[in-house]
Amino acid sequence: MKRFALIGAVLIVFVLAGLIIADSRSINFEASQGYVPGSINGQNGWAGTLGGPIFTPPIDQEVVANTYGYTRFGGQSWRMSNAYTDGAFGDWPFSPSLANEAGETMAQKLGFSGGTRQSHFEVQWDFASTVPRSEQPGLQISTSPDRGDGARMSFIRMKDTPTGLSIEFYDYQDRFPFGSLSNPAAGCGLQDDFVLTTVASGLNRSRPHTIKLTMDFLDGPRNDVVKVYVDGTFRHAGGSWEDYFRWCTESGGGIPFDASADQSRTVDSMIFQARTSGGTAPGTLGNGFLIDNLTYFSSNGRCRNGDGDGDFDDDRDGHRHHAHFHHDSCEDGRGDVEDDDRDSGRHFASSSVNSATFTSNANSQTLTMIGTGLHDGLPVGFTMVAVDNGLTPGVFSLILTDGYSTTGSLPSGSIVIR
Ligand SMILES: [Ca+2]
Ligand SMILES: [Ca+2]
Ligand SMILES: [Ca+2]
Repeated sequence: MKRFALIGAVLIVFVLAGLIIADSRSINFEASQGYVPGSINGQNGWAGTLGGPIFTPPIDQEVVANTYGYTRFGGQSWRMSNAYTDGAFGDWPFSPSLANEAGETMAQKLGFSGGTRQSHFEVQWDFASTVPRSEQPGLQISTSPDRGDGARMSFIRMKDTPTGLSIEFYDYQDRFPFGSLSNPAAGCGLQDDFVLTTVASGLNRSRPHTIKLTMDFLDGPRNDVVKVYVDGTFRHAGGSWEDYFRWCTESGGGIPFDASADQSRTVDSMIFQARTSGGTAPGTLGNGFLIDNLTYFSSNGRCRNGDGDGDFDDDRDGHRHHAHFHHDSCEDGRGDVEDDDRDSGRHFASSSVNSATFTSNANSQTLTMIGTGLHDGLPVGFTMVAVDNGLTPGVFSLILTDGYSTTGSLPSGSIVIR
């Protein structure tokens, strides 16, 4: 056991060193961070476009004392409603900028962001109703990763509905025919549009909920990966708004298409809005949503995940097994590992995963997971190694500290490591 613990510790250090966070912000709106009740304009770097003022009032937002009973919100939160809405960008509150922006290599920053460009942006926040016991009809607040001028690269909308709180996501989808340098208009045609996905609904109105958004910027069109998590659970994967900026010339260099200006955009902060297009609810004045525990960072690490499921034959004992594993580096849970020996009836299931390490070769991807679990009900340590060989079958191997081991390839199942 001791030897296993040591290997685990070494690997954990290796994993953390592999995902170097360029820089991060963690905002809890507390007095200890210097926040005072009232408009957030000018507090700790919150501002409108280019440091200009937030349009306040009439935008109904303020840092407030936590009189709402949400214990994890501490002494103060930030409140915002859609009693006032408009269609502008510069008016709305932008959170403080990261030192290092995130985006594609060619993404346009136009002086709104800077630092060393990163490929990954991640943001998480809590939100809760200021009126937990009843619906606030028409309440909606949206927020987007942004470089600081309203060139939003993704979109989340928080809403109150008769059946509880809901969360919506928009991405921009260029459908076939696809935009290209020789035919940019095909990326902004009648078949292409912003697409709404409801990622969660019916959420309990009387408690806070956590939203996490991860963005991986990959060079080239139609390949950015945006994932949405609600209360620690993965809900949806979609694209960014890259191809809106790339192909819809209204957004960039103007007409005609200009390949240097018509590019994706960088992000370094969050914009919070009550847009008229989402609906105005005058009755929410002085109420609305609370936002708290807002954290975001840019990095060059990206979300990695591995999934395997299927039957295999262990050639050493001739037994048929069923293997299963799951890990996603951007999920709060660390995943799980299972092995069923169908011939002997022995069963292993992980109870906790201590580390997960990805390694790459030219033709394969390997995921190593280390942790503890139960083998026929008795506690053991485990090491699982799964190899994704692309077009040829993947290989699953499991070693337990009680001396049990099994390995085999999965011709009928699948091992996908990305
Ligand atoms: Ca707080
Ligand atoms: Ca198209
Ligand atoms: Ca891209």
